[in-house]
Amino acid sequence: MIGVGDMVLLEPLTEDSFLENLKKRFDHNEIYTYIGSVVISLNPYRSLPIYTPDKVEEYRNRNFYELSPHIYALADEAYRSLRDQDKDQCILITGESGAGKTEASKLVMSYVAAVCGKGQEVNKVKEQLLQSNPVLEAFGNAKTVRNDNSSRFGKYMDIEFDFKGDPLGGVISNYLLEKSRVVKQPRGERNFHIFYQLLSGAPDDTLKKLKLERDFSKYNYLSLDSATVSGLDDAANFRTVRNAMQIVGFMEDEMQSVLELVAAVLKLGNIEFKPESRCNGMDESRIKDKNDLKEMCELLGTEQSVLERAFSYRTVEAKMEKVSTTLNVAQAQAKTRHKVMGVLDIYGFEIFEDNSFEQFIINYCNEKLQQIFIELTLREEQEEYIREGIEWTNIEYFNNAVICDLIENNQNGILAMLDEECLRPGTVTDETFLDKLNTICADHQHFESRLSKNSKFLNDHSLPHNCFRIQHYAGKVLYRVEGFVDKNNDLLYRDLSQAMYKANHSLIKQLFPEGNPAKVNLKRPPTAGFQFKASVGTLMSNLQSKNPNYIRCIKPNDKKASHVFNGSLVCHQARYLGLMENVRVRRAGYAFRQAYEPCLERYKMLCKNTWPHWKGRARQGVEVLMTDLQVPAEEFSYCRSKIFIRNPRTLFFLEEKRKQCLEDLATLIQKIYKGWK
Ligand code: AD9
Ligand code: MG
Repeated sequence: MIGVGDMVLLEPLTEDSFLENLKKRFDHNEIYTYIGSVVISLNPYRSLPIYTPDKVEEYRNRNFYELSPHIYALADEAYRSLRDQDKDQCILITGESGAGKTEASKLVMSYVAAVCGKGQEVNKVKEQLLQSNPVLEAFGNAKTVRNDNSSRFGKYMDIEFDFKGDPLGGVISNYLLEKSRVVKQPRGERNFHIFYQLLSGAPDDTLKKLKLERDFSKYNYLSLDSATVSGLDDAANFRTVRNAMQIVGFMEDEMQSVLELVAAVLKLGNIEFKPESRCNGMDESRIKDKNDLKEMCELLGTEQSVLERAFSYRTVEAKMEKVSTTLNVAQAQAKTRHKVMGVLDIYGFEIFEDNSFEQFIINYCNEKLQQIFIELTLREEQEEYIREGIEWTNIEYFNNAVICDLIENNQNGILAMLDEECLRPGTVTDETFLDKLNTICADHQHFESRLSKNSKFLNDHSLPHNCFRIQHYAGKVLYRVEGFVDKNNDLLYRDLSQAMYKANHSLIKQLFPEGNPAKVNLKRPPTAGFQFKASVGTLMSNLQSKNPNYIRCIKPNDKKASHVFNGSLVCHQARYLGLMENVRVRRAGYAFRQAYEPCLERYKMLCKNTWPHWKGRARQGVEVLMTDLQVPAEEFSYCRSKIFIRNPRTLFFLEEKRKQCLEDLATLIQKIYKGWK
C-alpha cells in the first residue's frame, strides 16, 4: 500500500500529513483514498489502466477494505447492499468543475452494468442506461475554460432494479441547464457540443436537408476563437451520439426532428434586427435579412409572418424546467416496488470573477448538498453506533445551515426577497432588489445573527455598488445583481410560445404546450428561483430516504495536466469539502470497525488457537485472538456484528504483525523449496 489508504488511519492527523498522503498516493497513480467509506478521487488527467474487466472481477463481491481503494469498491458495496439487503442507495458525487464527477458517475454506472444480471432483455436496458450519457452530454455539455467537457446542467439518475438486482430502467432528472450559453459564450469557451458535432459529422445530404453549411464561421452562435478543441473529435462524436440516440429509443423521424431544431437554433442566431422609426416617434425592431428567418420557418413548419411578428414585439427567453426522461417506460412505471440506485452528478461550487444568478443558484445547490453530507454522515455514524449498541457522544462540526437559511428562508431569505421584488408592481430593477437586500439584511431583527461576527451576508461598504457578497462554506463569493430580476422572472412571452405552438412540427409543439390558445393560463408561472428551490427540496428528500455513498472529487491542478499536484489548490478543496472534519467525525469514537468474520479471516494466522481453522463462532474466534495478542481491553468493543477499534494504532499493530507473519511464511517456503532442489 502506498501511503495510507484510509485517512482515518493517518497518524498524526494534520492538514499537512493529509495532503502529503494524497500527494504520495497520487504520485504513484493511486488516485483513490478513503475516509472510512467515503472515496476521495483525484483527477489523473490521463487514462490509467485501472478500469479493465480484470479490475471489475478483482473488486466484485469483495469487502470494501480488502483491496486498495477504488471507485469500484464503492460501486460494489452499494450494489450489493441494494441487491442483498434491499436498501435503496444513492451515490453523491461532488467537487468543482473539472474534478472528475461526470467520469466518476460513468465509472459507477459501467461497473454496476458489468456486475448485474445478464440476458438479452437486461443487456438492452444496460445499454440504454449507459448510452444515455453521450446523448445528454452532446446537448448539455460544452467546453469551458475549466473543463473541455463541462456539464452545464445537474443530473440525477434513478436506476431501478428488480428483486434479483437486474436493472429495469432509469429516470433522469435534469436541473438548471445553462441556457444562456446558446446565445453567448464567455471568451475561450464553446457552445453546446451538438452544434459542432452536427456540422462536423453529419453527411452532406443531411446538412443539405437541414439547410446548413459545414463552416462554423457562418453561424453567430458558434464562437470562433475556440471552435475546435484538441483531443475532441466532433465528427466521430456525432456518429456516437446518433448511435446512442438510436439505442436509447429515438425513432428515425424523431432524430430528424431533433436535428431540425438544432439547425433552427443556428439559423435563429443569424437573424439580425435593425431599428425602424415609426410615425409615433417610437423605434421598432425589424429583421435585416429575411433569408435565415425563411429557412428557420421551413425547418420548423411555421409561417414566416407569425414568427416575424412574435420576434419583433418581444425578446426571447426560454423557460427553466425540470425535465424527466424515462427510459424503458413500460418497466420503470410498473406498480411493484423496485430497488433504486440514484446517481447524482451535479455542477460543482463556482467562484468566477463575475458571478451572476446562475452561480448563485448553483452555489445554493452545493450548500444544500454539503448540508445533507454533514447530516447524513453524522446520522449514518450515529445509526451504526445504535445498531451496534455503543453509546453516542455528540461531535462538534461546522454546520452550514445558517447559509442555507440566508438563501432559502421563506420570509426573508434572498430568494424570497428576489421573488417579492419580481412580483411587486411598479418599477423593479436589479438595483431595487439590491437595495432591498441591503436594507432588510441591515435592519431586520431576524438577520441579527447574520450581521454579527458570524454573518454570512457580507455587506461592507467596500463592495462595488452593484454587488453583494456571501460567505459560502467553500469561500466568499461576490455576486453582481445585474440580470437577477430578469433571469428569475424567466418569462417567455405568450406571443412567442403561441407562434411556436402553431408550428407544423410535432416536437416544437410538444415543447411549447403553454402556447396552446385553448389552455391560456393567466396565472403567472413560478419564478426560476422558486422552481429551483422546489426541485432541490424534492431532490434532497429523495436523497435522504436512501443510503448515501460519497465520492468527493478533487482537481489536482488548474491546467488540465497529468502528473501535476498543486498543494495549495488541493488544500483549498479539501478544506471546503470538509474532509478533515469528515476524518475527525470518523475517528471521534472508534476509528475502525470490521465484521467478525472478515476480521478473523485476516488475522487468524497470528494465533495458534485460531490458525488454520476456528471451529466456533467468528465473534468468539476474534475474542480469543485479541486476548492472545494482549490488546488492551479499552482499545476495542465487541459489538453486535462487528468489532470496533478505538485507535488506529491498534490496527497498525495488527497489520504489522500480519505482515511479519507473511514474510516469515515466505522465507520458510523459500527454504523448503531450496531444500527440495
Ligand atoms: V463539470 O462540473 O461538469 O465542469 P466534472 O464533471 O467534475 O466537471 P469531468 O468528469 O468532466 O469533470 O472530468 C474532466 C476531465 O478530466 C475528463 O474529461 C477527463 O479528461 C478527465 N478525467 C476525469 N476523471 C478521470 C479519470 N478517472 N481518469 C482519467 C479523468 N481521466
Ligand atoms: Mg461534469
